[in-house]
Amino acid sequence: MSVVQNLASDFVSAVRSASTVLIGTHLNPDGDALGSARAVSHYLDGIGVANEVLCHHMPPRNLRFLPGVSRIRQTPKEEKYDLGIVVDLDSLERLGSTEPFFASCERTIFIDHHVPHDAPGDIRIVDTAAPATAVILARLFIELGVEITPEIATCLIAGIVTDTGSFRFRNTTPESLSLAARLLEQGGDITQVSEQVFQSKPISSARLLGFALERMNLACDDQLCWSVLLHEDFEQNHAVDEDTEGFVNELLSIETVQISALFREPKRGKVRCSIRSRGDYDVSAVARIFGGGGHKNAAGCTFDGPVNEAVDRLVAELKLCLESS
Ligand SMILES: [Mn+2]
Repeated sequence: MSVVQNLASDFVSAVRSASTVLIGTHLNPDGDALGSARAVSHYLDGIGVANEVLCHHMPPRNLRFLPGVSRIRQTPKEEKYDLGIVVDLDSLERLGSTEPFFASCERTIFIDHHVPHDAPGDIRIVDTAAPATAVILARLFIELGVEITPEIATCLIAGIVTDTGSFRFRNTTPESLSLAARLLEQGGDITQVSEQVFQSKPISSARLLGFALERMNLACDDQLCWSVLLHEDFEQNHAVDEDTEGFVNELLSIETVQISALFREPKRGKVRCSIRSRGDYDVSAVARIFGGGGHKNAAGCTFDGPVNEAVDRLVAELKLCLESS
């Protein structure tokens, strides 16, 4: 599907009439968030528009290879920007501490593939069927005839590879594969992306995975699987939440498992949960019950209070989701 013509021209005219652009993305940024944000920044550099990328959190270790990543800041240099471009984001809250800087932009463009919460932004280029925000950007750049440099190509591949799990997840489309092929032709480095994103785990991460597998729980004829990482686990292993990236997919990789969930408490009293599913099981609907969100097969939410309580509440809903589908 191509970007709707008038959206592409709205995008260009908004960008062309701005002299300063602030680019933003979500808390706990992943490869699609930072890859997309950096790709927009490289594009703006190329057409001579001053820009900056802001993110509430610093880039995680495994994304520090992204071209231009050192330019990502947590607070802006300028007081005010003409245009805000926000990528891979469904709700203003997920901008975290950077939200007020975007609120003060004259206009904002949102480019995203999540199911919208509050539909923010003056121009919205949103396709919930796209596997990654980077796919929407690749379409947009091709439609606009943007020169895709090797830096832009690597950033966009990082987004596509991350959100499709290296083209293994159900959201992988023929289009995402052909766009990736095109990005490789433009000099995108998929080997570097794969090695850095998936094969550069710290030892603390491997240790935590051990705990997660050891404490695995199964229910509903082994179709539901969940595990818990306690605050002590993080402390004792000098681990951080980003070290648990991908664990929930490990749980889902078990033959019988249709829905998996990973609860973790990197900060005491705050329980974060990632949920994954196969097929038609819609775990984003379950996450929304608890104020979270995401996609049909990949969602998340957070709980205040003790871990056990969070497990009881969410697992009960996941059982209903399995039984009612
Ligand atoms: Mn994404």
